Amino acid sequence: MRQVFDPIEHGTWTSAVVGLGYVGLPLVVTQAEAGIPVLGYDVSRETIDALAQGRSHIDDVSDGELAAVKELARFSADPADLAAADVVFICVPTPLAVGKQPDVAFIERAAEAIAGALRPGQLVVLESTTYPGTTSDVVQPILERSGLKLDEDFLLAYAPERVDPGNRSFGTANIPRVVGGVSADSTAAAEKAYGRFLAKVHPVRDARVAEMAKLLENTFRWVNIALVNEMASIARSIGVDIWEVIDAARTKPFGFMAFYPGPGVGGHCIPLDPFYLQWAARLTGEDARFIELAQVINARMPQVVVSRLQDALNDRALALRGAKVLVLGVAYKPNVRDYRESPSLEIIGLLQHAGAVVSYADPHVPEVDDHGVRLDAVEATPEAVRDADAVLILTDHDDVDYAAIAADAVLVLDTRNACRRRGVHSERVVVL
Ligand code: SAJ
Repeated sequence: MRQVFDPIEHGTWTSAVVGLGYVGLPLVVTQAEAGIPVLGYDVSRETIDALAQGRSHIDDVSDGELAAVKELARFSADPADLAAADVVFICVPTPLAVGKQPDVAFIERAAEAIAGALRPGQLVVLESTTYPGTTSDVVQPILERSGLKLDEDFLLAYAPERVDPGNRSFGTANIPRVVGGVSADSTAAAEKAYGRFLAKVHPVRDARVAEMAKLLENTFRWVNIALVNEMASIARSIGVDIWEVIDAARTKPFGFMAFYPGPGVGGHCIPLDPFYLQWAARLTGEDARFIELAQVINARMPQVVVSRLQDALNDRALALRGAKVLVLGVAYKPNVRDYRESPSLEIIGLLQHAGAVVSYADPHVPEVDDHGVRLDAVEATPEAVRDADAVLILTDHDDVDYAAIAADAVLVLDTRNACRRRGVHSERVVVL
């Protein structure tokens, strides 16, 4: 590595993080906690002002954690400030555009902001999930427009984020990190940089290997969730309880990993990331058939839930039309307040379209406005539960009294097996 990169070589580098969402802000805090001076950069003036006043907009970062690092973490919306950092981390969204096409516009904007301030001695690392080739084919050319040269003036690598929102056991500091550079010096520099504040770093041959590793991780989940959703339909058709089957299979201490059926796949990772891989595969004429099949199965789950509810009401001589349905849980997974891509919204829309009178309770989500559904949360009081023709458990937050729900409800369709998993057994509770 050339002398201009000595701060990275000697572990005295300063940091800048571009994009302060659920990935970027925890990264700022983790680096500052490791004693690294870090600039948090975001295009949102509002975000920067709130953070500068010590207010966090991210569940996994408390105001207290922000306050504890205020000596080392500062915030700016001025891209010129990026020039001061020796290492710049890009943590911006990578949504899907229409037709499930990758949308790398946020990455391009971030790279342009960095290129405008690029100076000799900087290492740039992309963390956002994207298709193999983005770092070398999209980011590198933008940085080189500055006139600076790879390896001589700047280094560039990819290190996929592995944040698991709401996970109390694994946070940025103790999750192993894969790193791959667009050059050997870039890989070496990224390995050194992450090694300064992370427990375990796994260098790979190049950025494409690292980009692909991340997509494999999340496609693995996408496909296995679809597998277990399909298994649930097969189990139901042959009169077997899928939840007992999974608990039995889990006793195998190797070669099996439990996934659970549900009402669909939400969040901003799992339903999106596999389509980056599918898009890249198609460019070379390859098929990604598992991804497509998993999409068919997972996308069908909201309709499966609605027809299961219709059957359960029918068994009680009740029609879906006019039925009062209390949905429990609209967040995309337990104990988070994020409802992006949550199947709950689609299910509520389908139920409303079928003429059901739908309300929802979720201690983490006070109101929803998405997928054409606009609702304020209600309290799951004993009266509200008793008044419902059916309670539909879609997300099983921990801070809900499932025993009370099962005791007061006329009917519960429990798509997460939330009741029985907590020792609550009642003939009024049916599972998906
Ligand atoms: N889901 C099921 N059945 C399962 C597991 C998940 O229906 O067995 C559903 C969830 O309800 C949710 C969706 O799939 O709607 C996604 O769930 P998730 O557990 O994968 O949670 P995410 O979306 O927060 O995924 C993140 C990912 N982290 C990153 O992309 C950096 C993923 O790689 C993690 O493995 C995952 O957290 C995790 O392990 O919790």
